[in-house]
Amino acid sequence: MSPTADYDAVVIGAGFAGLYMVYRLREDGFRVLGVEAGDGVGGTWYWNRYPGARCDSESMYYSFSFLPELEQEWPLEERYPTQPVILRYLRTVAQRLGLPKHFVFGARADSVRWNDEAGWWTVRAGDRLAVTARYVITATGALSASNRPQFAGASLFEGEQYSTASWPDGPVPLASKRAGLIGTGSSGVQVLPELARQAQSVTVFQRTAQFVTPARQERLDPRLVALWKANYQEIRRRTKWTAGGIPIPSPIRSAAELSAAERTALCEEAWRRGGIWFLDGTFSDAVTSLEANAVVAGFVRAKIGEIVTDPDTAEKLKPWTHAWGTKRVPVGSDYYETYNRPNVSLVDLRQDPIEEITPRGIRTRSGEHPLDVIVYATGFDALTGSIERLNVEGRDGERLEDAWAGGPRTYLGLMVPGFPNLFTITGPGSPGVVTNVPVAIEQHVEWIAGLLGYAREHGHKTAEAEPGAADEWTAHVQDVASATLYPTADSWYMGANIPGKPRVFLPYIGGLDVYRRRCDEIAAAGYPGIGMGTPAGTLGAPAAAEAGHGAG
Ligand code: NA7
Repeated sequence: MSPTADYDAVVIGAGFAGLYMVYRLREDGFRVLGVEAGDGVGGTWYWNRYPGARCDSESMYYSFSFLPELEQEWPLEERYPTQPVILRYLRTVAQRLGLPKHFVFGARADSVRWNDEAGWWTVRAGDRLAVTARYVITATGALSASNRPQFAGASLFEGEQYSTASWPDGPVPLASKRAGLIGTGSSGVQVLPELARQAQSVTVFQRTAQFVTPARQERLDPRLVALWKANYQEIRRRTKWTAGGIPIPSPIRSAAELSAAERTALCEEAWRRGGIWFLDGTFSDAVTSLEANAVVAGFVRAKIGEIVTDPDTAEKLKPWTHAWGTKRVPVGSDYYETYNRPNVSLVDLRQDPIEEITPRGIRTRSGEHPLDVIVYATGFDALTGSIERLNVEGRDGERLEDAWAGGPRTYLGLMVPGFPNLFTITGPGSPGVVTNVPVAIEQHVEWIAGLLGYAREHGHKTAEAEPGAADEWTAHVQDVASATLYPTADSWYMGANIPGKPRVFLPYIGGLDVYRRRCDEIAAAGYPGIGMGTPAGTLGAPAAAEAGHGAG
């Protein structure tokens, strides 16, 4: 009988977060196993291979900061990295750091159970894997549990159905096909222009019109890239202390301080630059003041009216249901322009809802739309979904899903009371998903690794968030959101896209810099808010021995 678990830590996921966590723990001398559902590394960028998939963060900032050699070598060719480029990057990182050998691929973790007597977790992945580990770290991604609405008749559709969130690896023939696209969030906005280029026709089924910002994708000037690379480490250092993980200046003036002409000029300039420069570059109060917000919203609606030539289509595309920025703003390339193509049409589901999917297409109230292909770009059970789907059972057999039935309760978005030695990278209450995510991931990974090192040094076998600390953090997350317009929208930030999901604000929007300082202070003070101890009872046999097989 072994008195120790099979591993010190199991890390679930092989995207940015899982790769770095496994690397960090291995370097710190922990015995670590990675478990990944996909057949390779990449996480989000492994699954979301749809045509047009691309990151909204600029290439320069969307990478790890701890690989100085690779960052000098890595070609920065376009302003935004596309899915193939990011996947290639993550594969390169994994190979260079020798990480694939620490992972079991093709293993979808579906049971994570705490054994209080032994003081370890048992992680299972169907009949593929059963191992024990003192720590479990979920690196499952904030936007990875995909949401596929159940439309009546969907299984009877005689054409093909695809989801942007699990697009086939390999060509999907679309020429001479009539495609239907459901969903106009970031994924729908990215895939539409590609569908329109490839398919005979595309019918877009829009439930909520969006405020899409132009990406302004472009080839990067090699001289600019050389300049960046010469200063990369300094830029990284600054990036760490920004609110959103991208070092651009925040607007300092409110809309009220500016004349109408100045406001328009500012919006025009931000629109011309595109992407983050429009998202974070207009007024200091764009998402806190209704008046300022109305200026930005009005500006975008006017742009839609200018770009889209058919007045009826333009009206349908203008958002009126939510304040600008309160749903994640898609960054698009030729999104509105695509509606000027003769092969693209728009159905406004608020006026003409989907009644059923028929063998030949989608029937809305006004009639049947004949289709050969249906593409679902219908989003994710954000932040909580990918963690809850692991079927986590903590102390006394409490299910995480039950613990979070009224909304997630975490300490710093990283730890959950009642679930010792469990860490949730970019979990609910973390700023991850509202930042340039790799920057937040690095912070989370380093903080978790620091805590594990501290526990090892001090002989603590368990680390668990105290209920009071988690309650305080969870309330703080809500308070910060309540000071803005964000909670007013039906968004995935609020859990509103998933029927029955509790309506609470999920990410922390107080800024990564503020969050980082708080985490640093907590670490420096010896981790207040986290109970550390040794597990009750004696150590027993590891579950792998019970189950008769281990990793692989
Ligand atoms: P999103 O942003 O959640 O978008 C999903 C879209 O699907 C959105 O337009 C939804 O409309 C629509 N949707 C969802 N359910 C339905 C049903 N039942 N009927 C019709 N339309 C529906 O997901 P994305 O994948 O585009 O982007 C997710 C994030 O990934 C993105 O924000 C970036 O952070 C990266 P709704 O607006 O809910 O009315």
